[in-house]
Formats: sequence, structure tokens, C-alpha cells
Amino acid sequence: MLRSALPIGVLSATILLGGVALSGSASAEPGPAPAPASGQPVHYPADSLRALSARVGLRFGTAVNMDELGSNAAYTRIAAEQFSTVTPENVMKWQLVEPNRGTYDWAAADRLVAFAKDNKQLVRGHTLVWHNQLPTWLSSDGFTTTLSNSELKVLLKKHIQDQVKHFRGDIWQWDVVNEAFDDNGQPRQTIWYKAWGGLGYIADAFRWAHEADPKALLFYNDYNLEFTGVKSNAVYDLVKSLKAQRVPIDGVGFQGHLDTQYGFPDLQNNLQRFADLGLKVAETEVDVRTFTQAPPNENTPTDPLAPYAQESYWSRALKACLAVRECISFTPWGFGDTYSWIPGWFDDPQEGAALLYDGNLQPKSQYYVIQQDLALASGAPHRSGPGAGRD
Ligand code: 9MR
Repeated sequence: MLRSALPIGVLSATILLGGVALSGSASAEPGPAPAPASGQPVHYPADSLRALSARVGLRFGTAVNMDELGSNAAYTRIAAEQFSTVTPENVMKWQLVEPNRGTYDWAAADRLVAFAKDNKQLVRGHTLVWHNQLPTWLSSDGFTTTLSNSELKVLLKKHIQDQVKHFRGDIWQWDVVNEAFDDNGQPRQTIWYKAWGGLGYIADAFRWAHEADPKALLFYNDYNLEFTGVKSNAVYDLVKSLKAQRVPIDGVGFQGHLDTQYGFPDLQNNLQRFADLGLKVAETEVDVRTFTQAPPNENTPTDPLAPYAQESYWSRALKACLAVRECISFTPWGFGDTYSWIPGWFDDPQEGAALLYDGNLQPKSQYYVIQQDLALASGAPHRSGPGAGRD
């Protein structure tokens, strides 16, 4: 049943215009079973987010928590049925893949790639160059290290090439460089910035990744690009200069960590101006947090009206992507408020309730708004290029 938050007039329009009856079931009912070339048929509902997005060539993804995938049946079923791309929330980060210097552990990431293949999903690789979640043998804080600059250069090249080669052919989009700028639009003084004596590490990282897998789409990924301002402008100037130098960059990821206490950003214009540089764009880590009660009710908004603001933010974030032809994927940063990074990170004051599914993995009103937007999106420009047009 559709939630009362949906205006009735819009609901009937959905059924007429969209041609898809929205069952309101976000999980269980099997829909058409497209037959993959090999392997098991994949079952997912015709009104799933992945099926509805595919009609305009958009991929609708999610970050995946590998502690839950496979062991939590409801979680695993939703991950397979609702999404056409998956992003490892943590398991492809350097700290996880090379905890001890010289010894790789790909097990969890390989399991996600296998899951994606089984479910006809593409994979966003996340992330190759970052200052967070580095192994302690490399750096404990991302800004200091005992290793020399020349050693760091050799290590970064090896890390990128070993990892990209390991997953060669299996990754649709790589987040090659993540969060190289701070909130003031200044380059972060990370171990990479210091080793190169500037931002030159970014061009090298893209070139090395491209050598290792020429078919993967290579992205720069960051937060707050959604808002026009010093940070968005700094990243715009960076990627413009990378394009001018013929560095193999294909796209820019707008993380989209939104909060109802701030105004809704100038997202569509920012997506469009980056796209106008000849780049793909994507919303890569969307969540919409709001003020919530103290634990154990950290996912219950303090203001009972907050979910309406959240619905609006989700809807506008999706529509901004739909309106820009070069926006090829829309990815919430997980599903199920219990698994979100938000309550643990923003706890004074407490925030949470940021995803489309609640703590019991039941779809929230935000889910139904997004589902309806997708059902009504047949007039949006159809996306093209590798990975688009199918689900
Ligand atoms: O969701 C991730 C969380 O589980 C990790 O503890 C955290 C470590 O910094 O990283 C989170 O994911 C981040 C992503 O990799 C990059 N953009 C910001 C995300 C939220 O912090």
C-alpha cells in the first residue's frame, strides 16, 4: 500500500503514465526474470528501484555492508532485488585489502563482486586514493608517515595497479581519488600531497588506474560538491585542468550526504556544469540525515515533520540526477538505518534516520517517494554509454 504522504492524484498518474503498478512491496514479489547469458535467472520486482531506473538507462545502486551480505537474509534479498549497482562500503579500502604490508586480502571484496555477477549488477569500486582508512603500517592518520616520499610514490603506484588489475573487467566505475579537498576548497595536506609537493599525485593516480584497466570509468569523488561554493569550484578547476592535460578521468562523483538542517543544494546546476566539461557525473553516497532522539532511538526524528523534509530532499536529489543526461548512477550510502554511518558519526547533537529503509529493513515513506519519482521519469533523457540502458 502506498503511504499517505503521496498525493492521490500523483498516484493515479503514476499508474497511467509510468505503466507500472506500484505494489508498494519493496522486497518480496518476484517480477520478470531476465535471463542472463549464463548462471541463474535473476528475479526482481517490476516496481523495484533497479527496474524502474533502467527504463531511462539510469543505474540505481547502494553501498553494501559485507558483515550483513550473505548472513542477513532480508538484507541480502533487498540488496539483490532493488539495486543495479553495488559499492563496497569499506572492503575495497586500503586498510582492508592490505592490512599487513605486502599481503593482500581480497576475500570480502571478491565476495561482493561475485554477488554482483550473480545478480546482474555492476560494481562501483571505492576507493583507491584517500587519506582515511589507510593501514597503520602506511599512516595512522593520513597526514603523517614514517615512510619517505620516494617510497610513498612507489607504494601508491603499486597499490593502484595491483588493486585495479585484481578486479580488472569487474568494475564499472572506480573512485580513483576521494576527498582531496577540505571544506574551504584547499588541497588537504595528506601524505600524498606532501610526497608529490602538490596535487600531481591525482593525475598520476588516474593514469596508473587507466593503464591497469582501460575499460573502467575513472571518477574523482567528494562531498559538498552539491553546493556552489569554494569547494565545488576548487574541484571544478581541478577536473577541468585534468581534462585539459588529457588525464584519463571519466567522471565526478557527488557524494550527496545531505542534512535537513541545511538548505537543499544547487545540485542540478552543479551536476550540469561538471557534465559540461565532458564528464560523466553520478550521485555516489546519498543519505539525508535529520535530528533524532538519543540512543536507542537514534533513528527516530525529534520533529515528527522531519520525514516530509527528508522526502523532499530525496526526491530533489534524484530529480537533479534524472534531469542531467550525463548523470549515470544514483547510489544511496546503504539501506536500513541500523547500518548507516550517520548515528555513530553525528551524535552531538544526535542525527540519523538518513536512509530509505528503517532499522527493521522496512521501506520508509522516502522509499515510496523515490519509487514514484522513478515511475514518473519516462520523460527524462535516456542515459547512454557503457553500463547504461540495462539493469
Ligand atoms: O560508511 C563508511 C564507514 O563505515 C566508515 O567507518 C567510514 C570511515 O571513514 O567511511 C564511511 O564511508 C565514507 C566513504 O568511504 C567516503 N565518503 C564519506 C563516507 C561516510 O563517512
